[in-house]
Amino acid sequence: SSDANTVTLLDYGAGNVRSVRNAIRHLGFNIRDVRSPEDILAADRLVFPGVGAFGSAMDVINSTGMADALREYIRRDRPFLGICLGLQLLFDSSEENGPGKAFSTLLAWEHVVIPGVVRRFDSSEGLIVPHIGWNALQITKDTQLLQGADGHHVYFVHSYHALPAVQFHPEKSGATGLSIFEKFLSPNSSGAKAPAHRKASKLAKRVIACLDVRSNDNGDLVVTKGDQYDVRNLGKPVELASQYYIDGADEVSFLNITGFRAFPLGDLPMLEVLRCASEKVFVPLTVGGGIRDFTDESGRYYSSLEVASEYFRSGADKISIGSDAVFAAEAYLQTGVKTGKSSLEQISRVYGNQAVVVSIDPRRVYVKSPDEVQFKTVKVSSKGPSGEEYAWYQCTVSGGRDSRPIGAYELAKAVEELGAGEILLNCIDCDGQGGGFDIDLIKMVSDAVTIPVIASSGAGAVEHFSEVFEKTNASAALAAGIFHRKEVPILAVKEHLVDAGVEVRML
Ligand code: 1PR
Repeated sequence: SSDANTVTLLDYGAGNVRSVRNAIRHLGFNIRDVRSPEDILAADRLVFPGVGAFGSAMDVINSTGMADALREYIRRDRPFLGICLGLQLLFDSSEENGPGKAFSTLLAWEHVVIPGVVRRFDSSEGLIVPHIGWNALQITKDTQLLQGADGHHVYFVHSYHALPAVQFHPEKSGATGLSIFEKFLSPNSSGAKAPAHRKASKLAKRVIACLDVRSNDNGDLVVTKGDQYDVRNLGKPVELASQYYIDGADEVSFLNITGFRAFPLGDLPMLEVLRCASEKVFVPLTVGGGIRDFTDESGRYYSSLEVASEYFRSGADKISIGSDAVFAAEAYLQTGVKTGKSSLEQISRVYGNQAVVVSIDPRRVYVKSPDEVQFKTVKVSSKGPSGEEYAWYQCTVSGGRDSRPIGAYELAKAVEELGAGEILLNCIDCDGQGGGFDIDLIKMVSDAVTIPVIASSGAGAVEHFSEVFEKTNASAALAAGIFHRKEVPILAVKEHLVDAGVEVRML
């Protein structure tokens, strides 16, 4: 069975394992999938990718007998790469899914491989949780695996942490991550090249390229770009996405902007776009549009969880929910009850909240005084058309078509409680205008939640990126038009941010 070019993969069927597969294949190796516990023991090299939530992953590996085989394999000191959750599962217990769950996993996992507990990051210490994004590696102990990677930024996404761990995702960490992976797969390969700069690292601010896609009359998906959500065509999604990866985008988002009309599982082109993009893009991919429960013409019911699962299987690392999250938040605020049934709650329970983004599409509504509305207002930096000094930000659904009785602030707080791991904060007034981000809105929301906020809508120059990071708590800035129209390259944005003293990942 020993074939130097084959690596065994333990895919327990949750989350996006396609990225790991793509990374392995990209490096020229073959994959043997674990189908039975014996396959684990027969492996020469075993990769255990970590995506999903602790509880559901644990249930699967226990019920299939994989847990015992895995423990035996590691006891034999065989080459093993546990990525993120794939490493956390080797510990005694985790705080994820509540203490009850942790206790039952503790009993099930009798002889733990690594003693210790996987703890949740404490957001009361001022941390933004989940920890999503790029940090530089600081290697304190010489390991062959991480040789040459000191000082390189790699991609982390987690709310729970165990030490020591390959807690980051090499399959999503660009060229640095691929070279770390390669060192595991063929131990004699050379390490990562020296980084451009090496200094103490905080979490790097992310620059995200967004592709709004829709079907054209031939049924092909095309990238479109709106002007206050009014759209026109721009190019092919997979080609653009891979170009943005090469250019240094820290993440790529696809928004299927007509997803609210049609059923996404009927939208095979979108799944195909994800499959193809994930073969070339080794940074996180997010997909949104049309994630909700659905009954098709024949009366067959699909849960939003099935829709999301299909997206993850096709190569998405995160899914993004727009309209359906607004309805869930409205219901939650009205009743005060978490039903657990909304798509947001279901998907984050199964895949972990770090995999669920909520996209907010608000429109600015000026008011003379905060007392005029029941929603949170801000004092605006520039006055409204009738001299108004305040505004609230009204949420919309269906691509801005329908306005809802809930503000962006209220929505953000509610979806955080319901299990969102990140907020993509658009602003219809600024979309495609190139006049800069809506700093008032982004500051209000990013100060109100402890999950990461992605600033979106309005980028038109490099200065807009430094402005949003200097004036707000945004963790990432997303832009579409400025990159599609090739006005400003991603590299120029990053160089400007470095000059402005903002940490970013450089290639
Ligand atoms: O409601 O769950 O089906 O999700 C629909 C998703 O599609 C939502 O995330 C919503 O934001 C998005 N969407 C719907 N209609 C449009 C449209 O443009 N007509 N696009 C649309 C949203 C906004 C940003 C855009 C930034 C940056 N696009 O993603 O990329 O504003 O643009 P800029 O840098 O050029 O200013 P559901």
